Amino acid sequence: MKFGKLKSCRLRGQIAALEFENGEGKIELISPWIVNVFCGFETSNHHSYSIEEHRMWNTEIRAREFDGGVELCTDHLRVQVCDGFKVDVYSADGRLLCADYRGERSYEPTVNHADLILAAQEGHEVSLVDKNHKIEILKAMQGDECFYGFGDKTGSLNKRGCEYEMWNTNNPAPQMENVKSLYKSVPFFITLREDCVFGLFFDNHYKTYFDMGKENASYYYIGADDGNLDYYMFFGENMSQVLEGYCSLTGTHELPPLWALGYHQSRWSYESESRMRETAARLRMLGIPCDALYLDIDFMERFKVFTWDREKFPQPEKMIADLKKQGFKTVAILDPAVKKEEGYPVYEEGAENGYFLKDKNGEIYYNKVWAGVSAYPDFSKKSVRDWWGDREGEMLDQGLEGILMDMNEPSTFDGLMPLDVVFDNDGSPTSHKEMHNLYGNLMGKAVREGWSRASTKRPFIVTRACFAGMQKYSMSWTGDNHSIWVMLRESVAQICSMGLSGMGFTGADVGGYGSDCSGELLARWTQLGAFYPYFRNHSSRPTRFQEPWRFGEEVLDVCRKYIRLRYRLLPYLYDLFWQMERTGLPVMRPLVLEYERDPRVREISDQFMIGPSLMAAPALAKGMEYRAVYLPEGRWMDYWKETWEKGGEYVLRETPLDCCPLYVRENSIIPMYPVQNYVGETEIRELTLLITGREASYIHFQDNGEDMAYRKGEYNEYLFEYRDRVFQVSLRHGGYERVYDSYRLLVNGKEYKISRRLAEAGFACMP
Ligand code: MIG
Repeated sequence: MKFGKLKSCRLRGQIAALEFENGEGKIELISPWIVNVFCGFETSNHHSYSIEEHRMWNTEIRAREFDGGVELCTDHLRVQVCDGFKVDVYSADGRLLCADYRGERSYEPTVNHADLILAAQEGHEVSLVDKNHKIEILKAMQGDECFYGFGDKTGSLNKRGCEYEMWNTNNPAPQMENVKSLYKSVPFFITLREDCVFGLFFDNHYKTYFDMGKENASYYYIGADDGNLDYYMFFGENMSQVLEGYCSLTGTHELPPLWALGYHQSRWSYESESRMRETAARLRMLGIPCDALYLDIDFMERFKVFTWDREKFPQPEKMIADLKKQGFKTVAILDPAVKKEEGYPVYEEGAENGYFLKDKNGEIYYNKVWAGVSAYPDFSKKSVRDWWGDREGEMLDQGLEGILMDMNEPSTFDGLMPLDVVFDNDGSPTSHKEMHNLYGNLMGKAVREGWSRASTKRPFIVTRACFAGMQKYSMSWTGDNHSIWVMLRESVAQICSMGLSGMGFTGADVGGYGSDCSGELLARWTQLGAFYPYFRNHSSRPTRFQEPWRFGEEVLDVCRKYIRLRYRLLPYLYDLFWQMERTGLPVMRPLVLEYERDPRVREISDQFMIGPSLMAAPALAKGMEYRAVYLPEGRWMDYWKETWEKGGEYVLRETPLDCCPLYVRENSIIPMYPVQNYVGETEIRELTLLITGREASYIHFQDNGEDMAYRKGEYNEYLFEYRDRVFQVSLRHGGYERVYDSYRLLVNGKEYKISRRLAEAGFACMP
């Protein structure tokens, strides 16, 4: 990839067409803050499955030539394009933000081939493949970089020095911090430097490679096997603005139904109607709030998708309806692969209509999964997506209220799917090599579209595998973790990283999926999970049961306490989800997202924020009696003790088993509901507001929590203000008929109950 000298640059609107000695390229100034760098190795224009509507914001560009290149300026950026298609970006005031590396790649050669083979025989992971890639991007390391994002990766929050591959991988072994690829691929990261921040999205869905200063500390590296050189740089004044830029192109999560924010109880599997009913009854009897129960693969007849095992579930509709009366939604798993079996209509329809992936000879491609030999729907074809979505619609008609898409990497039990398997790609056939990372997204598109055709309710769709942009169709969970302490701890950075990659609606299996959980681990995990955007206890078939009641009274009490706290926080969480739909900003945030100018938070992976106002510092190790908590600038109220701490330093906080340290930022308002057994159990006529400090304002969203009416304006948006001891409510948007009758204010520890009228008129909170 040697472009040679820059010969000409023609600016047309916001696009600069560049001619080099050995090729062409272009720079698009998408907005005053967003730059795209493109060279069409594969297609002459963007070929994106992540950015489905290519947008541009009107931007005035000034261009000038300088010795060795051209400079394109927006109001905020100066983009210099030089020989060799090197691109350097400066701020308007001339600070270097990001520069292409000018040298060649160089890395220490590893030991010789024969030694590597020996090492491999002992079971070491060795790489014998050529490290060079068709597309290579090298950015100069300035020395002060921290890297965040990359979607679903384990390890610390800051990815400096790490190496990753983007290739969706089903890996149920404990996923330690050195794992290069997991179920999801999001080739987006945010670079935070002392005086600047920007994001980079490599819009290439082939297998891609990221080396963030591991092979050489002077540069960081992005590579791809194929596809185009096509990447976006998102600049901005802070991390939030950068992330919003990324989401403005790739999309945001839709507002979920309110019940989805409740507690979910799952297991592989509640494998019969009686087990489902038993679990439901136990939850209600013990007063553990819960909104959703899951059907894992055993609800199907011999793992055949879109069937029911009628022996174990003789009357699914009735069961689902009865559970619903008790306030439980039923969510079912949906795998993509279809069992090869004569007389099984799903298989026969698919085979007859050419709906399955084909091998290179044009025959249906088979591999094995749970159901045995199976075929894989070709979701790159619209007719297949429609077919699948209609089948899913039948599931919704039976009363199911959520779909959890599993095994969509796609998983195979009998060797990997060959790279030359053929995808129809709506009439422009292409290979698995190109489409692998997109399989989850395309399945998600089918399921999301099928949902809208079948139901007027908001979708609840969960995925295991995906690529950048999936947030438009589905939320996610982090797949098969383990009931081991290190994975409890890892989940914090993993979920925060997802949130910094546009996929803020996610969670890890609470209690851990594989391996056996213990009481202490479950207690700690439930008190952490209560703050995950997606809060689901789930465990694997061969492991110890881990519902909250399995480990005695003390653990049960701890779990119940935090699940109830979750229900009290529902309106706050819901407001954050509303914000996430509009901006892409995540619910669960690493401290660095809120305090990026504080160098002490940049490595913090064991504390996090829930929105701007709450901070959790969970106990993440066995037997932990105390932990250090870093409090950023300002003052913080210890939620449990209602005492104040000064920020800018560490405090030591005791962490008895029933305590996840929680802090409320000074000058905050946090809305709360009373505890309910499930969302909608009681009509909430009074809103509680936790108010700290002397001056705070807050926007609160309220609607029916169920359908799309809010898109037509059927919602209320309140402005709560607290200043000079006066609390006041005003309605910024009024479109939902129910309003609160009264408010309960908890102002710095003192309680006031006031009517709606008083709140609207302005109420003085006298001591
Ligand atoms: O590898 O459906 O991640 O949540 O319980 C087993 C059985 C296949 C993997 C999922 C897990 C689910 C399990 N599935």
